[in-house]
Amino acid sequence: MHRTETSKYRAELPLDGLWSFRIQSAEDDPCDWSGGFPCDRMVAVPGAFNEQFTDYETSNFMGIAWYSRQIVIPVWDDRAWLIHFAAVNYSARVYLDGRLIGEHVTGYTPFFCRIPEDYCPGEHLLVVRVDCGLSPETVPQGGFDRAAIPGVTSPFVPSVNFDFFPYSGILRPVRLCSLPSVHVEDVRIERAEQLDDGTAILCVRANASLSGLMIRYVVEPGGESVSAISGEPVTISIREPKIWDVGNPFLYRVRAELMHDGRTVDACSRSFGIRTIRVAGDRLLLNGRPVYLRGFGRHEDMPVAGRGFCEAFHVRDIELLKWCGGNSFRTAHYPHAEEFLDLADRTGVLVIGESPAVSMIPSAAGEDTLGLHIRAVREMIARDAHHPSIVAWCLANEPHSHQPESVPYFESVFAAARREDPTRPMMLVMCRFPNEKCHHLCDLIGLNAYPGWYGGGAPLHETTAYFNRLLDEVRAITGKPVFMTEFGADAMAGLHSLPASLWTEDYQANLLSALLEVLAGKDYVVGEHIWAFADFHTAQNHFRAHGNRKGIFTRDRQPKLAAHVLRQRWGDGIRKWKE
Ligand code: ADA
Repeated sequence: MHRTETSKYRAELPLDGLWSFRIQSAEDDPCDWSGGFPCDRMVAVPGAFNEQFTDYETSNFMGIAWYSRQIVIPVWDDRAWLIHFAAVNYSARVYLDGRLIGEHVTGYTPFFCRIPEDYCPGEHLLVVRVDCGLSPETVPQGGFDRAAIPGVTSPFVPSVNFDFFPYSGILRPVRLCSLPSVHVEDVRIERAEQLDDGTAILCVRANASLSGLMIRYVVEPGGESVSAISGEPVTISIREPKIWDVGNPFLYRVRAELMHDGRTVDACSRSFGIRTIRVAGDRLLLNGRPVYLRGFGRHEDMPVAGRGFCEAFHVRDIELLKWCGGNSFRTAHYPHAEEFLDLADRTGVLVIGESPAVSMIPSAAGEDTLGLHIRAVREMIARDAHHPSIVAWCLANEPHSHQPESVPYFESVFAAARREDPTRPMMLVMCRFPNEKCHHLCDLIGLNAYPGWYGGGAPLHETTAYFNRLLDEVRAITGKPVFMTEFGADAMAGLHSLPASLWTEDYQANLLSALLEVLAGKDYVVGEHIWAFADFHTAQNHFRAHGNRKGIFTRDRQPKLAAHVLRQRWGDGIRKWKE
């Protein structure tokens, strides 16, 4: 089941607002609060719970948290009722009046819980048990015995194996959805591309809750239509198509109308764009022309709401990207909200969609880890494949892909991802060259490196010489186009020095200018994403100054000096290639 655009047949009631909340402490253990619990405080949904309160325990909590609220199912016959959770981090069990109605594992993809038909209209108690704990088994992993695993050394509090705060809870909206009892379950855009003869094809497939029914697909604008049995793929040709492109996005919609007993019983739409994306030689080709990725790795991160959903940040972030002449984001380090991708579609911004598999250690994986990783990738692709803004999938960020165990592990992840989406380039973001073992699986080489920052402060010409060598080495090893996915330096907003030194805005701006100059000279480099778009919160650690300060913008989205440098350098985000 996927969320599709609403229609006159469907309704959604928001369940956001204040929910009862309680974290399960050691004294409560073991407990079953699925039928309700003694509530001691209220929490805002959507939003991470961590910063809504002032106590240390809740702020750093990675155990089991309980949420509840009353819901009202209206009198409305012949309907199916579902509860849509856009993201609950990390895993959720959902109970209605004490009965389990759904579960989900991994924190950034949606799930639906169907309300069983024997529930009467009226008030019911909805309880969500959220397990925020990470382990070697989970995706991402966590909870390692640090002494036992080589390479896992940083003493983060709370204990995580990655560099962003493990914000937890009900992060994105919750909705009560009403559908006709016989309904369309999802509308999957499998391909929407222009052909050599100038026409375009749309390959689409919708499933229905009852098999064997006819679905009529109608494309708008244009009105082309085709009918087929639900679940069967259809191809619709579109004459004189309008193309979706950077800075010039054109969106179509396809409406799937479900026919039953000679009448339409449900209809829902998906928007899509017609565009091609592929890697050819040393170029990433968008609609057949080379595109150079200028932009950032972006976190969903803000004060108080943490990783909570906030559309104002989506608008501001895309505005700022365009202000400094960028054309793209990577959704580091997990799938971002669907609404953010909708906005990218509508504003002509390119996106690299990243799975939640950050810093994975295959040698330490549990029995279920690979399966969970594959499931998270498939759920991400199923949710997002219709977005023309998504031009590549990143299947993991900085995995321990130098380990022999990583090869069979990532072969399985890539095979599953390519089955799910044969149309887009696939990549890993890597940082362990020359020892990387999985680059043969990638169409593009995502490279993270911090010359001039970690161990930095040396004269810039030494840093650029090293960067030059590193890039050429990675290219020589892989023979593939390189996408510089992370580079940068921490800068405390307002801190300046002459000569420039570490932690100042001046150093960050100078370093980035110098590194961008090196990248400009490399013909095999297809993109430059600076780390990071904005400052973001991390778990506590002596090498983080109350969070990661590599943002070009502050956490409240104001420019540092480097943002002005980029604005001059990048100029106009619509330019396609480097020159
Ligand atoms: C890694 C990681 C990022 C980031 C960066 C840093 O490369 O991918 O999450 O935080 O380190 O700032 O050190």
